[in-house]
Amino acid sequence: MADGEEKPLRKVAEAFEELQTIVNSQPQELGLALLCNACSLILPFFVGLGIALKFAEMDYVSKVEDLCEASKTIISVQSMIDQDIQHNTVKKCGSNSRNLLRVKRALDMMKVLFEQILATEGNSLKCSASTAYTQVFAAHHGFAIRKAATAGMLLLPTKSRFLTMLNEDELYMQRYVIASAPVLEYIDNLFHSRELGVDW
Ligand code: 1PW
Repeated sequence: MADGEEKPLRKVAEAFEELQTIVNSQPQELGLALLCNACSLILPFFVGLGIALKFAEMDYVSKVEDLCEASKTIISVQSMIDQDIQHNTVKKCGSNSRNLLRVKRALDMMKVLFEQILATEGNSLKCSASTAYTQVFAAHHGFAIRKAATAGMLLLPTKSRFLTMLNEDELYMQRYVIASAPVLEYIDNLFHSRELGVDW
């Protein structure tokens, strides 16, 4: 068997299980570099989803890259947000905290997408993806982006084709769903505890 390189879903599940262990052992802080690494592992999924969501991939990649860059000098997710608070840049376009909130939504969409896939009979990815998009992103996007995302999702591959491309079965989807939940909640709580909210 080749190494984990060919098993993107398993790598993501394992990375989030590691993050889950950390957030469950608070007050240990969540390392920014560790989170960024886990976020980078999701990139192959965009490739699996095809050209249709290229614009989403580009936005996601640039935000994760910016966060990775920040992680060279900022140790934890907490201190990253606190730096933005100090500089009054939390909601500024391109800020680390703002990028984190967007990246968190992509992680959340993937969680809902996997939940939908696991709960739905049949071979359609489109319905699962539309539900996940509506639940997580739609309220935060303007008309043009919503339209592009809807159009992109119509062109998604079938579920079995997606899984074949990822070279894996659904077991690791389940593991990601379970492990990502407390990590997403932890990130939300960082915003809430600083009275920043997450709906912007
Ligand atoms: C693999 C499963 C995950 C699929 C995720 C699909 C996401 C589809 C929607 C992403 C839309 C990206 C288009 C760009 C939108 C930006 O305006 C917006 N970014 C996000 C991620 O919402 C806000 O970015 P800004 O203004 O803070 O730079």
